[in-house]
Amino acid sequence: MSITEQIPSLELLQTMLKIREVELEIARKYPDGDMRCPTHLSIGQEAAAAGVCAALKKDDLAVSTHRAHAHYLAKGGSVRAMIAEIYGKATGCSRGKGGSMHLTDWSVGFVGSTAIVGNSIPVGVGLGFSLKMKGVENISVVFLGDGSVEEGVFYESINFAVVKKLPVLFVCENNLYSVYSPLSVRQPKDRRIYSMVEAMGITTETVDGNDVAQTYRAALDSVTRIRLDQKPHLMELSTYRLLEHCGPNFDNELGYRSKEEFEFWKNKDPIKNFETDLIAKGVISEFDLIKLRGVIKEEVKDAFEYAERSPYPDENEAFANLYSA
Ligand SMILES: Cc1ncc(C[n+]2csc(CCOP(=O)(O)OP(=O)(O)O)c2C)c(N)n1
Ligand SMILES: [Mg+2]
Repeated sequence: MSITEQIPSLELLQTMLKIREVELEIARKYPDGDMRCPTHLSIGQEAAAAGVCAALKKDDLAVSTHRAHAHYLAKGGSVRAMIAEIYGKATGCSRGKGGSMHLTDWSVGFVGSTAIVGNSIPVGVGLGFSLKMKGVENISVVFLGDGSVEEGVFYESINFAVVKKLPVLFVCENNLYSVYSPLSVRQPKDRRIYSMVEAMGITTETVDGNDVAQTYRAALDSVTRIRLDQKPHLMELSTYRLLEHCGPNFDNELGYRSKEEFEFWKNKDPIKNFETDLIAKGVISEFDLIKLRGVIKEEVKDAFEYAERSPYPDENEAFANLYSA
């Protein structure tokens, strides 16, 4: 096996388990009413964040969307600071002013996430521009959803990145939906996002985004190529969210997606399948997996306790660090 075919299996598993446990705990505690911001959970989509971020360096930069928990955590963001942020506490990563959709941690290269669909795409491209101007070998990663491909700024940003040859990796997590609207009512029949975008002069690929090993390998290839060639690239990752668009519940009773479709994707659970694979290959034993889950549960429990006992921001802080144009 060549060195590039080896994957950091345990790191990938640990990252996905951590994201899943954090979000399950958010879902469990959300009804208490202490998290007062909307939360968009990525349960079912963990492999995309884990696979891509494992291919990055700590000082590579990333931006994300309203569904940002997984990206923030996979990039190395602190669990304590994220949970405190969701609780609106002064110890949160945005000092309690941002909530779930506005996460940031420059110390791990996670520059930020925003609630406006498509809004962070040009920011990520601008970051790529700044990295290029500085002459460093870092790259900028833009996590986006299939819905943001319907925003004009997506095309402007891709065009600018192509023309200026920017070191930007666009990662489109295609989970088939924008809220309750499937792709079939939003984009022409048979359009494949990656092939449409390729026509703009950027290399693209499509990857099974629920297969963390495949996602990691593809991301490592893409990231290495971007560093070397100083050109942007787009990965379209097919995936599926298992909970409602926004909030802690299932919403299958609304009828916007079929039971068959849901079951198909539930069987493609990125964590369960990877665990089964790693146990079969002897990479981890069932015993060690249980221990690993236990350690992660403790870290998550600690983060919630930290958030709950942290103070709210001082009211004198209300207008600090706020900007408007
Ligand atoms: C400009 C804008 N239009 C509409 C919305 C409302 N909105 C919030 S999330 C969302 C869905 C976006 O879908 P997608 O980009 O595929 O991300 P997903 O929720 O599937 O992760 C929409 C339409 C918004 N926040 N911003
Ligand atoms: Mg979507």
